[in-house]
Amino acid sequence: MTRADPSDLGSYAKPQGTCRNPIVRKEWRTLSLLERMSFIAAVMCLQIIPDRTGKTYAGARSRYDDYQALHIRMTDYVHFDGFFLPWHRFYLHMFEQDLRNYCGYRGGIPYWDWTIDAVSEDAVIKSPIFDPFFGFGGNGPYIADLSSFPDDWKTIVAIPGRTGGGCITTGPFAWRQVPMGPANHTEYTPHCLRRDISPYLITKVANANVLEMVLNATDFSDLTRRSQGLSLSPGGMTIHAGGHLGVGGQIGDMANTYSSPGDPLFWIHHSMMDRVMETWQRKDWAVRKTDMGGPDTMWAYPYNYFGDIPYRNITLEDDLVYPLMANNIKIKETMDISAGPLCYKYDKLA
Ligand SMILES: *[C@@H]1O[C@H](CO)[C@@H](O)[C@H](O)[C@H]1NC(C)=O
Ligand SMILES: *[C@@H]1O[C@H](CO)[C@@H](O)[C@H](O)[C@H]1NC(C)=O
Ligand SMILES: *[C@@H]1O[C@H](CO)[C@@H](O)[C@H](O)[C@H]1NC(C)=O
Ligand SMILES: [Cu+2]
Repeated sequence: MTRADPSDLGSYAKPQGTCRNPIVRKEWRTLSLLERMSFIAAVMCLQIIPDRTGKTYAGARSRYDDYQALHIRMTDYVHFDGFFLPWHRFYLHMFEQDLRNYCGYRGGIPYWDWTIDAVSEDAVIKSPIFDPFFGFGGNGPYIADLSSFPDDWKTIVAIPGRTGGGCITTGPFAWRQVPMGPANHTEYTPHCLRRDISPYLITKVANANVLEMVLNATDFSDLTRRSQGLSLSPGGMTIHAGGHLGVGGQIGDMANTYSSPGDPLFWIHHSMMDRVMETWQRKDWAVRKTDMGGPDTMWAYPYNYFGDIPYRNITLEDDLVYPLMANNIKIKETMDISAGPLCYKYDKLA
């Protein structure tokens, strides 16, 4: 497995000692308006303070971009395999530490419980997460014909019910030039932030029933598969695809497996994904605090949609490929969020 340069993410200092005051992650709409604005402000703060990885990744021009670059570089190792949940757990933890340490943010990364919105298409459209003043802004204008856009900007399957495709025009990130992507490169290619919301897809695959199906997983390997989807077609999509493709549609930044952290909605979606892992673990903590599995290789069984690929199942002793920092972290260090180095919790389980 290719290792990225350990200096890539700069100076992550692993919190030491016991966990006394866990950071609390709350659902977006339970935050006060002031708390919502302070999260947005902290994200914008990371977008204007200097990068640490620009020497490695030409497109990284801010501390925020370091994270987008890291995700782009790591995508082929941490999606559609077993690393998916623990890797993103640690990735969010590092981002949360930066929001707090560089930008004075006091809270945890909020989560977007899509099941609250997924009750109807109208509820999705009116969701407070898309609020122009106290949220992340809304959709892009509808572009019916996407044939003039490059292929690697678009999802490989057509997204049913897409309603946008243009550059977002409302909210705090309407001005934003996303520095890298869309897709698998870290060159500096500034572009507007696009959304292509599919209220239909969100109601269909990010609803309470699908979440219950995911939480019914019998072991970790099954959990990670049910979270990421049962197949690549819309019929097999589940919660992870629901947040990404429900917001990003066919051509929005959120829809891109590589460059999706370019849309700040990424963080509250993945905070919810992590809450799902935590909820599942706590249903049978004695067993699940140490249950690990899933292939070490992208697109290997049970994600072998493109044919069989050799693999082994990952274990607690595997290194987390690769958080990009000097201290190696093993998967076993990501299993308990209520202990060091993670030390956070969710206000309530799903
Ligand atoms: C993504 O980009 C990296 C770096 O250029 C390359 O090594 C890798 O093969 C690409 N992934 C895919 C699936 O094309
Ligand atoms: C989850 O499991 C419970 C208990 O076996 C079952 O009653 C329920 O139908 C399952 N839910 C879904 C959505 O599969
Ligand atoms: C990986 O684990 C799954 C069960 O979680 C099992 O079905 C599969 O055979 C294992 N694969 C290998 C290569 O050991
Ligand atoms: Cu990801």
